[in-house]
Amino acid sequence: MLENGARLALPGEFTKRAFLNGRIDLAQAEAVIDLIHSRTELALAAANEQLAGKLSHRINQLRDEMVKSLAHIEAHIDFPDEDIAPETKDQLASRLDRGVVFMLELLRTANEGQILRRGIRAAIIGRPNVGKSSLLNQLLGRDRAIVSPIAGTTRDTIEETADIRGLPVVLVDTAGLREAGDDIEIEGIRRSRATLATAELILQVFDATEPQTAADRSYLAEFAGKNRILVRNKVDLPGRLELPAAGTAPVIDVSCVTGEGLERLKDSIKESIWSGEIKAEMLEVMINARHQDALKRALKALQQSLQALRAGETLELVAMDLRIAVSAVGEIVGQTSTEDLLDSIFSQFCIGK
Ligand SMILES: Nc1nc2c(ncn2[C@@H]2O[C@H](COP(=O)(O)OP(=O)(O)OP(=O)(O)O)[C@@H](O)[C@H]2O)c(=O)[nH]1
Ligand SMILES: [Mg+2]
Repeated sequence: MLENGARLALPGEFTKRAFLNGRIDLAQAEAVIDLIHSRTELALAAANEQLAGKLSHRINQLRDEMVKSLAHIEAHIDFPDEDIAPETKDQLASRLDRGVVFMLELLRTANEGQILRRGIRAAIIGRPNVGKSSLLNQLLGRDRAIVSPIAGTTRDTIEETADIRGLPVVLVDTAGLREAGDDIEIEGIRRSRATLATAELILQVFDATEPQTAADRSYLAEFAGKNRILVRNKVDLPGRLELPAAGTAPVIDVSCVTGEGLERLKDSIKESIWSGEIKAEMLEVMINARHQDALKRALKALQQSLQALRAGETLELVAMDLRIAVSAVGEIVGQTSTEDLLDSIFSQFCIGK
């Protein structure tokens, strides 16, 4: 077929056409990307809400309110003889203020939105043979990594996404930390450390059957400042390793052989990423990084406009900042967009779609 002049669809072409035809707006088009990439049911539910237009609806309401205020102010600029009455000015100010409050509310969803879309990276670290790969397999629910009684089994980092209480958690199994035996292990340990630097959560695994070593103590101290959970593995065997109360880090006892303690560990992981309940209404609007950037600019401009209005500055000045705010909010749904912006969004698609 291709030889007859047909061609393959470009990435995002169908969705882009739907956007250009006005059938969906930009936030909805982005929801299609989120749908494709969503890795948990929860992430999928959030993407569906956005595709249904829940976010767009609120953004349009916000924008409409600001456009009304702008029209009002511009009318006064056009007829400078008519002074703006104090009560009208108060009304305008409180309308703009509602916009500020609303933007702040939306901005608070950015963090959760980021977690659901991108997931968080959790590094599994510890001395060789403590059961890091066993833990990865247990949390994934399948045998992904090789487990063996030989210390130094895992030599390269292994990344897999697990669905933990609805949250996508990118688990990274790492080579056991120790004085390396050979060049491959040196490189493996270097990668373990590089993983650690980018991880948002650390699962620091210990072997419950062995007394604490100097290495344990040094790793305990080394990662003290990180968001971490101390996992005491192999509690099916006798002998209990004493772990010092490590500040705020929870200590969870597990056995990767019997499965004991794993549900508690999952709760603890969820809790360390997302405190509190995951409520259905939270899924309705979860802004992404682009929305966050646009909203931050809009908020700043709106606050300046409000300040100018309250300080009795000229209405031209008030209108100027308000126009910036309207335009920035419009970027979210694609009311105001540039070709560069569209390219960067639609290039995130797979071919077609
Ligand atoms: N009894 C018992 N054995 C376990 C448990 N978890 C892991 N093991 C055993 O401990 C050994 C090491 O497990 P791995 O998961 O390969 O350990 P690792 O930390 O990934 O080791 P390296 O990759 O060498 O750093 C294997 O023989 C596992 O079967 C557990 O909870 N209980
Ligand atoms: Mg391993």
